[in-house]
Amino acid sequence: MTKPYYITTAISYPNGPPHIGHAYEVIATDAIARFHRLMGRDVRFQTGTDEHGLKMAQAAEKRGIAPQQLADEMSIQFIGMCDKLNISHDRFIRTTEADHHAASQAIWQAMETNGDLYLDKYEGWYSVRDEAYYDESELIEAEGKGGSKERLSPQGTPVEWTVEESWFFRLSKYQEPLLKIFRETPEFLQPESRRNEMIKFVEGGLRDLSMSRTSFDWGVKVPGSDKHVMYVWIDALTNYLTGLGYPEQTDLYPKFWSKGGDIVHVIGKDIVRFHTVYWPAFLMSAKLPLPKHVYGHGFVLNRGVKMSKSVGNVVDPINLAETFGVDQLRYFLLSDVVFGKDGTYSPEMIVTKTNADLANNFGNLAQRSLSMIAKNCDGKIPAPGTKTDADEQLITDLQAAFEEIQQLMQDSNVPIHAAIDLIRERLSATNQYFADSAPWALRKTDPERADTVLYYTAEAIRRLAIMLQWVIPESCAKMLDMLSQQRDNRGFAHFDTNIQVGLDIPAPTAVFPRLEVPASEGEG
Ligand code: ME8
Repeated sequence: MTKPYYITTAISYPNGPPHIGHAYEVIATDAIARFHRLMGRDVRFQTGTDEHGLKMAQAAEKRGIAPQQLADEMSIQFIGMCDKLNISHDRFIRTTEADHHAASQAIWQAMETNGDLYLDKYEGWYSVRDEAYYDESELIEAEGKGGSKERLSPQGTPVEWTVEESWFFRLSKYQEPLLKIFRETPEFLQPESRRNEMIKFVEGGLRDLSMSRTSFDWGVKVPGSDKHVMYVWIDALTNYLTGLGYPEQTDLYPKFWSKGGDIVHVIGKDIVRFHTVYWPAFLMSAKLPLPKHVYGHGFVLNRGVKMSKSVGNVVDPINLAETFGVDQLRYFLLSDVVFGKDGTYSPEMIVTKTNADLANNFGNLAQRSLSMIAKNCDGKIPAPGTKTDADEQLITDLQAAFEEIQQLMQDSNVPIHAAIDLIRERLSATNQYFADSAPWALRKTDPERADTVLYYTAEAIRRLAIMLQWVIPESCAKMLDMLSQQRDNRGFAHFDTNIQVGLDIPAPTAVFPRLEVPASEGEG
């Protein structure tokens, strides 16, 4: 039996509304979660919002409202985004929830009991924007306003010298254990380039980590040390445990975490250090199992430019989904962005890609072949006659692609784009088969052969729809409805069951509208 599979996104800062980067991460994670469910695995999928910390407190102050109010207002938008994008999460976690305070305090106490936390003073270069302290050696120099030199964090954010009493975590103690993980289990962090970066970082030496703040109180209280609130990353990372009921031994926590399930974190490249250095060190300290994979995906750029409020190119993903369609947006982001690398998008790119692959390729094939069945076969799947080499090839190639996709999706670098490419190739090949066989012409000359071609085309469409469900779930559900496939016959286990002869199918409806670039979005 395969192990239970727990997959999470990062939890987003709800200090503003969601952007396309948030949408990309949740869509990619949803696709992976759906893939494993289709394989028949017991999957749990969690996403949510990271509501504590200075960044939230400051954003609320700017608007003259309480941080809780800001969190309430914005997290609704993140939940709304998930609903809109057809995200299949099992829990949307908010770190201001009571169970999360309890879980954060429990992991803190476990680390303290194991002698890894101590009270001291902290002085250092702190970036409010990154909520992180940096080493002097990590800072970069940039030209500030008026030509003066300015010191910035490696992420390019402003830093200030800060002194405060703080709890510390003995991160230094975990340097060697962490290096051992990176070296011995390459699948722990992918892609490879990010693993190399982290090895370099850890080899450079790890300093003990400041774990609490006294300068503000918007966070989880340190147990027994009331003036301190936990550094937001401790509470943020612990969300992955909270969502399973930790520290209580309910059914979820042992199943998905402590008893050897596969644990997978999908995150963006900017927070790899937190997930692959700090988080495993906290877990080792608390004597808890570590995640199996951390995937550090790339960034999605708007026409090649990084999104920022000051450039004014931040895009509302809900708007995009409404303009182009949810599945169109999902398909574009998953097939065009190489998972692990940065990608870019523009309205033209979404329109071109989805018209070519979905409307012209998949949609057209289904429309033409199924309407022939409706018209010429009395709306019933016809019985195939003698199987030719072309029929055989069509089905064996689909089978081979299906097996290859399963291999790819279980690779530690999850090449989602490559898996979709294989499906796209099969779509084109099926179209070619249909065009070459020309069943409309055979109707008069060789009706048995026409029926055979329609049968194998319908079977190929069924297989293609099963294979693409994790990418474009709603459209594939429509396709499978048009083939009268029962809901519980749509998992990968049913891939090679073959469509039933004589099955009544409804007249087809268009699944993928042809898109146009909205006038206001065009270039220039
Ligand atoms: O980092 N393209 O929250 P966040 C793709 N709260 N992904 C992007 C992106 C872009 N343009 N911009 C951001 C945080 N992301 C923390 C996480 S987890 C315990 C705490 C990704 O709202 C980013 O890399 O800034 C991260 O994985 C996620 O969106 C949330 O980012």
